[in-house]
Amino acid sequence: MSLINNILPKFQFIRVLSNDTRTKIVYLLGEVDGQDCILSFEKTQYEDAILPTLANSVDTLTNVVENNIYAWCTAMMSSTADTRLKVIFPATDVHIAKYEAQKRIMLLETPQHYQTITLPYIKSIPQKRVQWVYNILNGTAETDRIIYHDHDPETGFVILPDMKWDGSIETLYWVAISMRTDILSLRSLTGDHVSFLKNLRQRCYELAKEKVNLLPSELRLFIHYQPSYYHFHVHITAVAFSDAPGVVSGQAHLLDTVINNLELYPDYYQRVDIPFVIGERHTLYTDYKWN
Ligand code: G7M
Repeated sequence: MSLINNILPKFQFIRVLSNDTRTKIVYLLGEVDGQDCILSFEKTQYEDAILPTLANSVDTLTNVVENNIYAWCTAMMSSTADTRLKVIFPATDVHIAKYEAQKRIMLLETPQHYQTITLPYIKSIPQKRVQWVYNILNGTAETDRIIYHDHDPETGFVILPDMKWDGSIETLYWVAISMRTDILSLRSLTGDHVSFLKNLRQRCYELAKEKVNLLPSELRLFIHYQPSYYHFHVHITAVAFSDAPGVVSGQAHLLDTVINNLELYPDYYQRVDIPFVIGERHTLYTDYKWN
């Protein structure tokens, strides 16, 4: 039995973490076997293939209103998977804090803040938080989803669909994850990484053309600061996905700009102040407040 099948009947609801009516994603906190569990339900888009038969897939109509030539109602549809379901189990306090609706603020990280606040925070994160990354890198998870894998421990990387990708081209969301473990984030990048980054960018361009027929000009490649996981990775999204999660300023740094900055100033990311948006439930929010 799969993890999800096993969990659903045992899930005991505790509270709603967030309910975004625009993106139609809800995160629920519950308990399974005495441990915290997060379930997310997301309404899916309609697959192109079912559009011609959509009118024949309506099962039950409710709340019908009719007025002259106009009518509207809610409908139960048959034969379409209409919800994307995700599970995090067991969920840590960090996961709960990440998905709970909360106020966000903009902070400014100076190089000194990085050394005295952010780096100690990164070092305090248990290694097992990035186990999902190692499972991908060593070929024990998501193996059938890997789009590209260069195993070189220094220069290699994996490209695969991001957990968030719904599979349609307009909302393309891939992630490229480095094999090397010593690049924690944007802050670790120096001029020495330029050829690695350029190679990664080139490979993304080639694969996007080959697999989904998107040109470089139709792609947005960026790096998060702060990331959720301090193992270097690059986000690859379609430009058409203009409200992709995490594409906002205060979080996304375009890969082109990063490469350009490093070419101009090899130690750019060790010297700059970096603004970032953070939720009030994040550890860094509290750490910054007291420093
Ligand atoms: O915010 P940050 O730059 O750290 O982004 C990490 C990215 O990894 C997010 O876009 C997540 O959706 C994605 N991601 C997280 N997990 C746990 C997984 C996973 O298990 N598999 C895949 N394919 N992507 C993930």
